[in-house]
Amino acid sequence: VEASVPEGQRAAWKKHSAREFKTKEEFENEAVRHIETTLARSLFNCDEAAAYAGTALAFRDRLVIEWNKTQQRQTFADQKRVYYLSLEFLMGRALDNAMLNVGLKDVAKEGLADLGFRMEDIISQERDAALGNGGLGRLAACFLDSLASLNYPAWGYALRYRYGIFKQEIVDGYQVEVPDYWLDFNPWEFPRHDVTVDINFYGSVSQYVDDDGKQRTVWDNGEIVTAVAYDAPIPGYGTTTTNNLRLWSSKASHGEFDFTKFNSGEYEQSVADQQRAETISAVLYPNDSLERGKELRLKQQYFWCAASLFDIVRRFKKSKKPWKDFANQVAIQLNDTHPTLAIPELQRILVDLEGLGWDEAWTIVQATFGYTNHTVLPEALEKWSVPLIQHLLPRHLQIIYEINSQFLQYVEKSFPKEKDILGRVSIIEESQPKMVRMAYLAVIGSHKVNGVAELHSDLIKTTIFKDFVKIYGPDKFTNVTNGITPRRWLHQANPKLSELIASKLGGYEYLRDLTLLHKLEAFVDDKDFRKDFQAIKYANKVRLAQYILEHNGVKVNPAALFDVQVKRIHEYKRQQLNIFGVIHRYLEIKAMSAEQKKKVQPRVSIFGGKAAPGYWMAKTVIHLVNQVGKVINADKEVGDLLKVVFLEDYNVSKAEIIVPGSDISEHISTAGTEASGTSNMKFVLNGGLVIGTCDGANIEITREVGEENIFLFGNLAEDVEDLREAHHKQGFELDPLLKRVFETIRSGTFGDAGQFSALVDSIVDHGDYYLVSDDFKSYIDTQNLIDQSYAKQEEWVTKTILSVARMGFFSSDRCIDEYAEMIWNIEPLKPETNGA
Ligand code: 475
Repeated sequence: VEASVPEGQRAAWKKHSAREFKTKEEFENEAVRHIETTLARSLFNCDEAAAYAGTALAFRDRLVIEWNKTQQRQTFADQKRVYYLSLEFLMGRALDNAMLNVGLKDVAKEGLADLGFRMEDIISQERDAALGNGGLGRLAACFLDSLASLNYPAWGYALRYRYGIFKQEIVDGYQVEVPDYWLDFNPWEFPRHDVTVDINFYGSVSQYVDDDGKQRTVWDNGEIVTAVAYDAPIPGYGTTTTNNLRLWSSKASHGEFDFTKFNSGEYEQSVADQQRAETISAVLYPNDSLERGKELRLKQQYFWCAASLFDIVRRFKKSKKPWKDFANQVAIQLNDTHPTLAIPELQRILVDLEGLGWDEAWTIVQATFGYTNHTVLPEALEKWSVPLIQHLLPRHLQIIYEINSQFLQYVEKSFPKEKDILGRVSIIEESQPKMVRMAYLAVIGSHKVNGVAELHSDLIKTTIFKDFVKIYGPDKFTNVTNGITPRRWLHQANPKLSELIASKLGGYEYLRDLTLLHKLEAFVDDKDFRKDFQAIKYANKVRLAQYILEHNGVKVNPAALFDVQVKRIHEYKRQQLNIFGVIHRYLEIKAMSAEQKKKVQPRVSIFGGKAAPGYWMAKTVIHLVNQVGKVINADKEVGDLLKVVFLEDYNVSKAEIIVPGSDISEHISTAGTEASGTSNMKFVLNGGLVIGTCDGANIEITREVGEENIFLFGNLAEDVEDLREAHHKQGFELDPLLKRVFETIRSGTFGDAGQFSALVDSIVDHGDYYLVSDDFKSYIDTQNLIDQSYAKQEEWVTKTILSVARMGFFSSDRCIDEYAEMIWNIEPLKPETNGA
């Protein structure tokens, strides 16, 4: 359908085209207009929520204007686009980010003051968009910011969950999950009721011969659910490029089927069908690094992949280019294996619907996809049962079997003497029931596979994908070390530090090229700079202390050393090591004389993070932290020397307060288990130091900042397997200090010991899989070293300044340029060119 306005009418159109506000006056005008008309409020009933809404709508208008232009420009330029398929985008709040990225936060701040509001209060009205679990989802959000900031033509695709990750409440020390209904006011999304895709499930497969005498396959007669697009603008920093994040929402299709039901009086059934359809995009699965094999999860994955691919193919077909150009126009990145069904789906579209030959189609598929792996934990690797896929997606199962058969033939030819290899690399695991190994399908269907930090990328080549390196050669496997956006994680979260850096570097250009931070090293001995730097850290700690007082009712001393561990609660991340260390510290203090106590470095141990609702061990850790905090915080003999708090409902907006307020943060996974970690980067960038194991990106952070500026401890990844084996064969001697900690827990110091027995037993009786005991001594020694180091404040400040100066490598802009060059082969499209 031709929808554009005829030439003759375009002048009138352009005269009235929407304009962007620039000044404080214009901002106030827009905000008040929205409050009075869009929201139907007045100056007599404008609360902070309404002021937020008015401000957000004013900025939304601005974003939309550039968004439209960007989309027109990208369509016109018709160059290669990248599509980032991620089941999770942990976006957090949008207003502050929008104001900073378009460079009008100060204007809005003054405008809001004129209207009677404080900027901080308005910003905090917004609910987080929490469509993710943890690192993987937040990485996707940082990547969107970098893609737009670097002017790459890029779209994100995900699901529009009605409920994001649950809200965590702590009740009597236990985690309670509360639903996160976040959509009652979301000014950032645009429903596109005209952009829909009908998605088929179940049904049957049949063959026929087409007019050209070709054998064709059709899949139909199943249940149809409609995908409706909801779009959100993603503004770049310091550029007008505004990309699109498209979220699919499910609803019942209104085909003939429904009407038959209505007409035959099956009203109830028809409404039930509708609810069943809407269930698909209802809720984000709250498991981080664990796959549970639920049918609804598989339905979500297919629904999202099929809608996104239909959309991508529809856009490609508009260009009227031949199919052989597809992979020159389209790059699709798979964020973990969750979107792996996109591989057989594209093959199905090309072969069944578009009539391409199998091999021709498969070449296109492989050239289109790239796959990012985020974990080597066996329990996180996705497998779906063959009977389930057979039932839900019968045609896709056929295609997966065909892909597998051709792949295995190739392997057999290449390695005729190796009998076992076929069973090892087959996409189908010969178990009962048979399972489809999604990671293998993702490797086979992509032209590049990457890990997310150097150690991790090496590990996948020697463990889970070892055989595939042999089959395809090492070049198919690569590394892109993770990064973070300095816009949100420095400029937005820590405006004072950002301003101080800008004052030394001659402006904010470093936010677009983070390697410029290295120039800060020249100021490391500058007295005024050091004083300012230290004062900013202190102010951020005061802000965090206020937050703790407000939310936990615990008064902490901002001059104490703030020790933070915030991330998903998981045994491999070893929050248990941290809390056992805290108990050890408590016992040490209790045994001290008044004289000895004077020499103790006061500390605040801060924990935060969600446990998956069914993960009992993780929930036990939360309970223990809270019980320990209750006892220690009330102990008069300890006072300010040690405080322990668990911050409820850790999320992106809370991280923006917590991260700048830390002196030391803990990244203490069993070596070889944490693929990268990204909060480690956030803390160091904000002038905090790290205590960590030689794992994930900690290793590269050490390389960049220097080993004198990080506190590493513990066993190395290469020794973990041997230690585990030794535990099983010979048993092991519990570390004596840890033994004393366990005795204290068993004695009931922190409440009924039975509640914590699973945690203690997993170490004492069940082989200590995560090597808590093996690393305990080294952990305690390193914590003591940190106390001594912190006491020498001048040295400490030097370490933190040098570290900040050396963090340039960890910008997600660097990641995106690496992906663009090595994997996607795409170029930026600058707004100046093509002036649309
Ligand atoms: C790694 N989430 C971090 C980060 O690369 C790494 C898994 C299954 C279902 C839902 N969510 C998940 C993850 O696996 C995840 O967040 N992985 C993390 O990805 C970004 O920095 O080390 O654990």
